[in-house]
Amino acid sequence: MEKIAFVMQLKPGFEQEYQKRHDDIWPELEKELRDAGVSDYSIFLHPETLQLFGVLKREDNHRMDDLPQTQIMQKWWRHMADIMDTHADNSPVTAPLNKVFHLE
Ligand code: RM4
Repeated sequence: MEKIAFVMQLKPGFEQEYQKRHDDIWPELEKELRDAGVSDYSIFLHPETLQLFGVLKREDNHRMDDLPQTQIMQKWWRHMADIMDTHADNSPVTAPLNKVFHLE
C-alpha cells in the first residue's frame, strides 16, 4: 500500500458546485475507484489559490493506470470539465506531489 498526493485546479466561482458534485458522487465511480485498488481518498480545497489537493492510498497491485480508459471515469471527467482546468480529453490537469515528511 502506498499513499500518493497530487494537485488539480478549480476554476474561480465554482467552490460550492465542486463541493456539491462530490457530495453527490456517483456510486459507480466510487466502485470503480475501489475496484482499482484506491481507498481513503480525500480532496482538500485551498480557499485562495483554488488548488485541489488530492491524497489517496492505493494497493501495491493497483490498476489506477487503467482508470482513464474506463467509461465511468471518462463520463465523470466530462461532467467535471466545466469547473476544473482540464486537458483536451477532459482529464484534470494534475501535478504529482513529492512526499517530504511522514509521521506514522
Ligand atoms: C475529482 C477529479 C478526479 C477524481 C475525483 C473523484 O474532481 O475528477 O480525477 O478522481 O474527482
